[in-house]
Amino acid sequence: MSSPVSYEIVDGIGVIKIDSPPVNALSHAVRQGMYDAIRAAQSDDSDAVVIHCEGRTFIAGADINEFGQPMKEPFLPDLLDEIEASGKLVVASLHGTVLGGGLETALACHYRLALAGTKVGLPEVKLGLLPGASGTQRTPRLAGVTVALDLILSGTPIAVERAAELGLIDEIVADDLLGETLTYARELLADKAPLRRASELDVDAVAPEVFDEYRSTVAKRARGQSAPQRIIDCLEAAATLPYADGVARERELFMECMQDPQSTALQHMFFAERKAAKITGLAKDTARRDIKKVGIIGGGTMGGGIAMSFANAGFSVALVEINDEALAKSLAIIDKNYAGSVKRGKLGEAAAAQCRGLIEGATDYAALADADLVIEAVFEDPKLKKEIFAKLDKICKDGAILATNTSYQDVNEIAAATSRPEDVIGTHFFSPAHIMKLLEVVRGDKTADDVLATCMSIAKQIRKVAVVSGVCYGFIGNRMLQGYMREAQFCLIEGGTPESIDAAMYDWGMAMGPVSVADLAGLDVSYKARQALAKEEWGDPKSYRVVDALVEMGRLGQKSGAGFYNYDPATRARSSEPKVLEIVEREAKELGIERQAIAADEIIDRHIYALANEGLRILEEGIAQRPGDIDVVYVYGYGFPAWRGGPMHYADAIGLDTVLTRINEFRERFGAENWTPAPLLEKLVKEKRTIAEWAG
Ligand code: T1G
Ligand code: NAD
Repeated sequence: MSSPVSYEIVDGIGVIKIDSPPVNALSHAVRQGMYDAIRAAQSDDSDAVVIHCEGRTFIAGADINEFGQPMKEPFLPDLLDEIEASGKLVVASLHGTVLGGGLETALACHYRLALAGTKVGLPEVKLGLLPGASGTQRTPRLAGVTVALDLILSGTPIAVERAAELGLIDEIVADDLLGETLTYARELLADKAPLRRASELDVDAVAPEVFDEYRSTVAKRARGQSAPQRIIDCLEAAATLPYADGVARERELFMECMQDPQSTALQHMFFAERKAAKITGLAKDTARRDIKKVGIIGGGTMGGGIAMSFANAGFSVALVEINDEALAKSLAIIDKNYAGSVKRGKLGEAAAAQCRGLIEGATDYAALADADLVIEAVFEDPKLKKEIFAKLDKICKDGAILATNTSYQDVNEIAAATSRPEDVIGTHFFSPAHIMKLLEVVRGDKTADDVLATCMSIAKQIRKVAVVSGVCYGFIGNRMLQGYMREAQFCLIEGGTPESIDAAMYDWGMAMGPVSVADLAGLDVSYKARQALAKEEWGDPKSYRVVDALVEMGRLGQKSGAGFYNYDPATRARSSEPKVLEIVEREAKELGIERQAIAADEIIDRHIYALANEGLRILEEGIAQRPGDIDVVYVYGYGFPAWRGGPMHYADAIGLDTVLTRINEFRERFGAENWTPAPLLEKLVKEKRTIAEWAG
């Protein structure tokens, strides 16, 4: 097997070339090849050395696939020390996304030249790690402690133009990267430029309290996460210890991260997100339909955000509302959202105007006749949706994709309202649609492969993370949410309070507690959905009596300024409402329930195991392609902490036998209608296998 690293001397310059697709990750073979080359360069005729990568990017980091396996020599820190210690100038030749170990490699070189448009960053924190090859020690020596803290704690890549201002990049060129790097190396030689070793530079002085300030800020921003705190420890070491001692401290803390289940969970999420884009059984080269113009029907809470998502990605959008008044209201909300993005510096004035300019309002469906993709987002009324699809069937051109944003309805039945069910699909966005990254792509029984493949590609273009779901009530996310929300209401009526239940789940890591989520989504949404069902399908009264009482009092949640909590009309700040607890106690009494305090652990287990158990049913039924897809749905759509890896990964981490034992206990206490273990759970426990092993 040939090495992914080649070395040759070009006009007196030793060129180390790495060619290891897809992203030149620092696999063992790449490290070995670089090590041999830099050693060879020390004793050959070369005057200087250039490190350059083929393909779409310079090294994008350590090879994440190798994590969790015993690391093989040469270890990355040793390789980088070898590069920095080189007796000959070493110049890094950068392009693409220079990330993690890739940037650490560049910082070990004596000089760095980059192609314009390149991005550099240290995203290890997103994997529950920290830059473990002296990134926390070299970066502050080149760019200062606070710059290093911000760069490493955010994990967000920056443009090389900014990096140059910060002292991390020396030269930027427009094109001919390798040619320009060779010229630059010769100029440095001609100027007798010194072997500038970052490890030998001093760290700028910072006040000791700076680190504690970062610790408290990060404790709020990255609640529950351990890697960010360790990163601050590393930078404190850089500011207070000699380089070698700082590196030793970094190594210790890096190993702590590597052994931390949070990092295992975040690495799982890294690959799960990329795998979710792949559709089992669909060829990679499945045709895509050409999408230029998008039509949206219904410009309410969802339609407006969906229109912005497409306009922000450069698509022309026709937004159709029922009448002029509704249209004006919808466009006004869109204008307000763009103004807000400009005010928060998320979007430039010109860019906002350009995106807004791509959205055209209409009340006549004729505006959809030439659309390539139409997304329906009207009221959640199955009858109305079928009428609209029958209408679209007559108006839309051949080959147009007809999509519905329904949260629960049967996509097959909606498709059957047309003569072209193969062109019908579900595209379930999440609120607010121009912000939330998740998109459930619902594949109907007759949905054509190219329709599905097209929607998955479009999702990437509008910067969404797409997950394929089969057809069932509520698809993946909302179906699992029913058990989760049931338990929230059960815990409430049995003895909890909105505050205690929300606190338990929030402290555990959820972005928001379930009771607050109910207020955000609108208590009337589930109330109306229930009204559309037959009474015998309503489920246990404990799960809806309090909600119904609040809705009938006009307390619909945030949208009406009051629900389980009160909301300040200006700031939307949440406050408790004692009347709500009176209602809870009244309903409990009427249902003959003696209320008792519930421990946070139990609240957590009941919510999370309800998710995992329903997730296992969804996997058994093939509604979700793989467990990782379910984890992606919950992390990107429902505020599940990524550092816990999603409900399926979490169940495996806890141990399925523990989950089963607890569920059986809940069945005893709360009845089989609410708690029956998924057959797959019992099977895997019996076979002593994990969900991940089952999925293969
Ligand atoms: N290791 C292994 N595989 C990787 C990889 C990596 N670092 N980065 C990407 N891939 C694979 C990915 O799984 C996918 O494979 C393909 O490349 C394309 O990726 C010591 C310890 C580089 C910005 O965190 O952010 O260095 O699905 O679909 O949207 O301090 O990938 O095709 O089979 O994402 O164009 C730090 C992670 C590692 C960067 C490209 N580095 N990667 O995005 O394509 S930790 C990172 C990314 C570290 C040191 C520490 C992105 C990208 P497949 P893609 P993309
Ligand atoms: P909404 O009530 O805010 O908006 C619906 C809009 O549709 C209204 O503006 C209405 O004027 C318009 N409309 C109704 N009939 C129409 C017609 N015949 N032609 C054109 N426009 C018409 O509702 P929403 O919350 O935006 O929900 C829309 C859909 O998206 C529903 O199916 C819902 O289940 C789904 N959904 C909602 C959310 C959410 O959090 N609100 C999340 C995901 C999906």
